[in-house]
Amino acid sequence: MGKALLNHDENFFKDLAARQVASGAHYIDVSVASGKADKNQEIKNMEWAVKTIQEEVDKPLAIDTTDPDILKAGLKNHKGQAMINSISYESLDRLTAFLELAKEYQAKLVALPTTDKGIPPTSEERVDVCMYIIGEARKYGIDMEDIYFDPLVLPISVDVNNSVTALDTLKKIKSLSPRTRTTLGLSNVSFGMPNRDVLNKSFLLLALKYLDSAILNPLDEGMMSFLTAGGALLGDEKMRADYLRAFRKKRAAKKKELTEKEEKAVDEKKANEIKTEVKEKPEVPKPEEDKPEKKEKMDPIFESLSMAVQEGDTEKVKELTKKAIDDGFEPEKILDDGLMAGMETVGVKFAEGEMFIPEVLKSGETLKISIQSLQPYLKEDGPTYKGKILMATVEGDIHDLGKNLVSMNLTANGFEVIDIGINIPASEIIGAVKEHKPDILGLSALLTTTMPEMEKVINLLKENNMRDSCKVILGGAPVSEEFAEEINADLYAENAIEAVSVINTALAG
Ligand code: B12
Repeated sequence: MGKALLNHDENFFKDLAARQVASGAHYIDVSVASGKADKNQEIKNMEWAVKTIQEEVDKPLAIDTTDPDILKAGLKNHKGQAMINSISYESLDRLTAFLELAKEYQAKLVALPTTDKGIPPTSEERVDVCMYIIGEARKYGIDMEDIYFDPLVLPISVDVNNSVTALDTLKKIKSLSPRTRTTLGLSNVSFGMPNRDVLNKSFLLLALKYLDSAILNPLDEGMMSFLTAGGALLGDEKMRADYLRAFRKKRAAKKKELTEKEEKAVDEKKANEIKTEVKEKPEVPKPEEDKPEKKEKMDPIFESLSMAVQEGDTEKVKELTKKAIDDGFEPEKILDDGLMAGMETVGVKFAEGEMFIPEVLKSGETLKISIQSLQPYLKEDGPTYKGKILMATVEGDIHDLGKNLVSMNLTANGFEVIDIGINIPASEIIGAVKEHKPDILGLSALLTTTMPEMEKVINLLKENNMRDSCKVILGGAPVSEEFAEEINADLYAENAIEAVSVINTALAG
């Protein structure tokens, strides 16, 4: 690194920065300390390093120095809000100079509880120093959320209580000044101990509850997965998403490696076999409609809508839906080729282990909200009352997106819909039929294991002499027309659009 800095090796610095960002770093620490007394050279190096790294990555930098002039060189050349690493109370002059620069360049600060006597041994004393620094920072009008306190940890090899002191300091700072942020350099805790990795990760987990950030090597995959796992367990949604993303990334890399190494040979062999086979078969001309160029080209907005549903990005879906409407696309087409297509892909990815329950739920929620935003357009024709439909998802089944869609589409087409929800026992459904006297009862099931509940409802209707009072329509991905016939339901529809026409016909006849 020293040599690369001396030679201003642009490629080396840019590559290192890019790799750190790719691994999830939020800040890149920049230190130009050479151990030599050439301050002017260090100032030049800092200017060069900040400019060079920011040409490559768009993450902010942490200017790591104890010298105000080198700090200024870094801050002056930094685009956006930099981080100062670090301030302390070793010298009042330096503290003041750093705070002035922080104010001038609106930088964030890492603050350390050190004094001219070193690191205070107890958590109480460290907190006192922190509170003093906070007081000084307030004089400069620095926002508490821009200060990151690092309680400093000494190795447990020297004193077994060292990690506890750091943890207590963090906890006290958070309770005394909740808006102040915290951070922690982890690795010192394990110095002089074997198996340092285990200690560092365990320490991170113990501290995580009081931490807003941590200083760690983002290229250390194991540590990053502990960070995201711990964050997810502490209720941080972004960490949970990062945990899943990291898992997928790792699996994709493994798959790619496998494909490259082992499957290449197999593919080549197969390709040769296919070539031979094709040669032996007589050429059959393709029918006209099979030719790919005949296929209707889909507007890219549908792919964007589908992607936004997959990403669970509600705002983007709403925005795109509005744009599609403004561009004159039919609401039904937006629903089918955009929103539903996205959810279908979510289903495939879920089944293949590519997506996981939190993401499926987020996509589901997005679908729900976006369908609601489409509803006014579906209603545009001003439907007249056509009949009463009672909708329920059967007992043991909590899937409701499809049922909701059917309900909405029916409402939009002039039916009165009473939706009694998900996981509804047969007896409760019968009770609701008695109470509301619908023309049609709609039952939804998405699990093969809950389909028998549908038959239970129909039998119970019969037992209560209510079978003739309302027709029963079934739906849900695993349900088929044959199944509906088999259990003596009256109607079946494959989707929300078909549901409307099937019900229209049934009530007209
Ligand atoms: C979203 C989802 C979830 C969400 C549900 C969120 C919610 N609020 O609904 C969550 C994450 C909670 C979930 C949980 C589970 N799920 Co799930 N889930 C799905 C997923 C990905 C999408 C379903 C969906 O909403 N599709 C979009 C909607 C709009 O389509 P739809 O429901 O088919 O509805 C349309 C039609 O079927 C029809 N329709 C639906 N109902 C009705 C009713 C009537 C009257 C009519 C006429 C028409 C009709 O019209 C709708 C619109 O066109 C599917 C996979 C898939 N591709 O289907 C798996 C899937 C249904 N789930 C599955 C499983 C196994 C589970 C879990 C057991 C997972 C687990 N291991 O814990 C649990 C079960 C929980 C429970 N007790 O119900 C399996 C079911 C396998 C099977 N056939 O039995 C599937 C197929 C995934 C898979 N391949 O493994 N799931």
